[in-house]
Amino acid sequence: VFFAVSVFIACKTETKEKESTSETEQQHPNIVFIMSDDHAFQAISAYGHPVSQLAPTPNIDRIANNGMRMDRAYVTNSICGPSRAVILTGKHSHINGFRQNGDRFDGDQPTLPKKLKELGYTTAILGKWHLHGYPQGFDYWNIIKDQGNYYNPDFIKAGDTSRIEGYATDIITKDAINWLEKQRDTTKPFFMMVHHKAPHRNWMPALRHTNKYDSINFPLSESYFTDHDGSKASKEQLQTIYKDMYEGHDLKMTKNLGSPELAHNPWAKDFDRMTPEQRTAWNKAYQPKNDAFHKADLHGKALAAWKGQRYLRDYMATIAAVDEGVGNILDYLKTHNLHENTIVVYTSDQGFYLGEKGFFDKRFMYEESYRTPLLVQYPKAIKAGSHSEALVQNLDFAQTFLDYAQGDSLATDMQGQSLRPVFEQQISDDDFRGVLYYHYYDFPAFHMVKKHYGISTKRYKLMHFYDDIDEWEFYDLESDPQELANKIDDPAYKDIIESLHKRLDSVQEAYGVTAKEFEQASPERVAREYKNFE
Ligand code: SGN
Ligand code: CA
Repeated sequence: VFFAVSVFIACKTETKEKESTSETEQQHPNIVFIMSDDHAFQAISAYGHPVSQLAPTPNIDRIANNGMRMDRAYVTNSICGPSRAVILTGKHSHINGFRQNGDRFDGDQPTLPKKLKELGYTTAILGKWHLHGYPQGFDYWNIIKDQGNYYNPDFIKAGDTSRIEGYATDIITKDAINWLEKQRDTTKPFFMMVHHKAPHRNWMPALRHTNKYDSINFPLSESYFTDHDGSKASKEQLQTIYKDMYEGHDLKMTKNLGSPELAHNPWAKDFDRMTPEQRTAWNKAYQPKNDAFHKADLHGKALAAWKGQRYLRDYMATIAAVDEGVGNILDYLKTHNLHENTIVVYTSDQGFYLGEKGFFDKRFMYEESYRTPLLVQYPKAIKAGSHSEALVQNLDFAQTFLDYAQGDSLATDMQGQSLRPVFEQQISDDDFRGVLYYHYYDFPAFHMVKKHYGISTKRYKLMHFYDDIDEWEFYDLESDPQELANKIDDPAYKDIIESLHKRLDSVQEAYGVTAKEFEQASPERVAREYKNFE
């Protein structure tokens, strides 16, 4: 028996080695782009934020340890569909045409996957799409329908929708491994986009993680109870944890002591699609903690703090499965000798609030939602354990990957910059880019964050909120990293603000922004939507 086993192992090693020679001979790197939905950098332990230190992400951190951690990575428009459209096209929302969720992506336009295919890559996308219509430019796609569900989600593959039993994050990971293992064309370099649904609202952890952080007390942000002085847009948003979260749907709170019946749960679908076995296991995990809550009889700030704590525990527990999935993919690359010649990126479609300013969700140009995590490994060219403070944006991915695929001539009409010199430390962080441009359009809509645009440098940020208001905000991140003191009228900053206005004008001109971008919704519609979401 021993002999048979060792022969088997020897054969296996031989095939692996063969594969390894052909894979490393291959000139162009493979690209694995892993993007989660709403993953705050504060929730990745490699970034060192206190919340993440209590709920570490050891596998995602492996990418930072093997490569580079980007500390100043941002999006151009902090919301799901628009971020994905920017990544696919390498163009700002006003050029690619997808400005807000609900828009329809023009799939006929040139995109990164189409160009990579031209360059001889085999391409796949698995998981969240959220651009309506079907993906183009991918040899294989299996996407979550619409926003998707954590349990037993519907997937669309080759135009057919089917419900897949299981937990969304695990299904997506499995599909990714399966494509690598069995489906891809191994004669070509590959580009695989793995787009998780997690940790998007309503933060439902896998059954194996439902109690994972119950004994952890996460620190609540110092600005949890701020009253938003100096920012009318912040005062009028509807994304405050203790005011706007639905007690059943979001916080998994129950109506009464001893009953599993959920409190306010307007979209019953998230729980109703669980199998009876899943629901029973879920209730078993949540009932004791919900009963303890009823007994504690909390009110006022204590109740608000409890809600923040419940949110953080679920949010972090939802990430646990993402982290495991990242580990599985990294292990696969390692054991199949794909580690050296594969660029692995981990990022999110935008940042997220973990209670800063009292918020959840995203949308604002304030740091927590404007910034996004970005970790990248490519052992061949990126130094292990490095980090960068260059101002980079999701706008840059397309050109970066084309650069590595030796197709930068295909990127001439794109608006980003290849990150290759930053990744490979051939340029100093400050020489890469001086200002970033941002524009958010999704108003009036869910959470009622007003339309705004602006620019930021490493230290300063100038933004204009418009539509049913007309307000400018200016922050000095050095003296006010939490952006709580709007200094727009402070004479000490007069010259700086003036020069930022000029830079904003020139950056808008350079990116081809026209007057059409600043249209306002009708006041009737705004009033109606405030009512709808309140
Ligand atoms: C859903 C969420 C919102 C979220 C939007 C956009 N509500 O509508 O909280 O802001 O998606 O998110 S939910 O209770 O239905 O989940 S995005 O990631 O798609 O942009
Ligand atoms: Ca998102």
